[in-house]
Amino acid sequence: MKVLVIGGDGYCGWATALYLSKLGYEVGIVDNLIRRHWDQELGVDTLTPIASIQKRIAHWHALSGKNIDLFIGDITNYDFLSKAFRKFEPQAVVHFGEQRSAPYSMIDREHAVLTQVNNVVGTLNILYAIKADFPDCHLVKLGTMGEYGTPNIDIEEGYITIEHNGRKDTLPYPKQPGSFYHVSKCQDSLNIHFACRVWGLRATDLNQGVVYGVLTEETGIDEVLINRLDYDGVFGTALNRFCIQAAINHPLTVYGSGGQTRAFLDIRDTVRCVELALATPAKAGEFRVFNQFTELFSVGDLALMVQKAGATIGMDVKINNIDNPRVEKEEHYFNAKNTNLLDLGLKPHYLSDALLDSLLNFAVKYSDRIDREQILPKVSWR
Ligand code: NAD
Ligand code: USQ
Repeated sequence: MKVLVIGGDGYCGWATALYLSKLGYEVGIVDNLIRRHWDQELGVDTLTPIASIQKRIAHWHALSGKNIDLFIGDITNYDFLSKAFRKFEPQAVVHFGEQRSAPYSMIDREHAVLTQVNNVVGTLNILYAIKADFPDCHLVKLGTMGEYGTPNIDIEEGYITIEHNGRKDTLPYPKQPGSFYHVSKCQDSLNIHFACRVWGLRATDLNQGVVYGVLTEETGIDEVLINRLDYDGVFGTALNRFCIQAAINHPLTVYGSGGQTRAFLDIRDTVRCVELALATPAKAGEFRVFNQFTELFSVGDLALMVQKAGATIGMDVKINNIDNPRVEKEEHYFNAKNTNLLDLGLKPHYLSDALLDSLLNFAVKYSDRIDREQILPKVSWR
């Protein structure tokens, strides 16, 4: 199967492109490398020294014998996107290519607008490119668990059956996004659902939780293939940040009381979930939603787990509950379903002491690249 991985130079996209290539998929990567530019704009850098996309792909070819096509360009430019589609002729598209940081989207008006234009226009262009030339192509889109917010009822997978005034219907699950970034994901979901209903496209929205970890079988083969790992206050995510903070003896930055509960998964499960979605495509006209996570944790509990794992390798990890820069519930009910991907065969890599040990040791290995000034959050929601 020919799969176009949009955002294939990023954290989830690079790992997925190599994983699919190894499995025998014909892979093309589309990316405008804007993420590398955003890092420069903020003066931040990945923990790991990542090679250029050209070098990464050439090295993968040298080691595996597999070719990956590369299309460098911006998917908000329809002319570029449509030419890339016609050249590659995808049977499936995996779309990771968005501005994905909630804090980045909350910096100011410009960053909110950039995020929403980039994400919503990019996704709309993909829908039009599929409709125009490849109407059977299966769109696998990375959504987010954060579309649902933290409702005081169980979170279903995309849809909920409601009885109201004696009538019953199954409707899209209510959305309560927590940042302008998360709002862009809700708009994407609406646009994709509409395109499936009206044009008969086929799509799977993978509402992914927070991803942790760095090594996959393929990106771990050689340092030239190494994946990015963000730790700064804008692009770094909770568990990855905690491990990297522990590695340099920085107190773990739990925001507020730490009772915020989120859905999490290992990056090795990200790549497998995408494979599972590709292997059993949505039907024509179907907008399928899978909640892509394996476990639920509060951030306070994650910090305690990192502290405990650190102690076993001689680290004295401190936890600091700092003022929460975000506006979010710090104590709440959170119970989300995730059976769709398990039913398709996902065998989760659950968070373990071994994984935390290896992440901590990995962070220590690259700790001389860490800029302590970039750890505390600088973006406020207020
Ligand atoms: P990332 O920033 O590492 O990668 C995104 C890639 O997309 C970058 O290489 C960037 O250059 C590219 N890109 C962005 N806008 C583009 C455009 N207009 N044209 C072409 N390329 C563009 O992000 P990630 O962590 O790999 O996340 C990938 C996707 O997964 C995002 O859609 C995100 O919302 C979703 N997601 C990520 C996480 C997580 O914890 N990392 C969790 C849930 C969902
Ligand atoms: N948090 C801390 N301390 C930190 C960092 C974060 O307590 O140092 C808290 C936040 O306040 C929040 C939770 O941890 O309550 C998650 O924050 P995060 O930065 O790890 O993740 P988030 O902003 O939600 O965004 C990340 C990805 C995004 C993806 C989302 C999945 O950047 O692309 O959509 O995870 S989800 O959280 O399910 O929406």
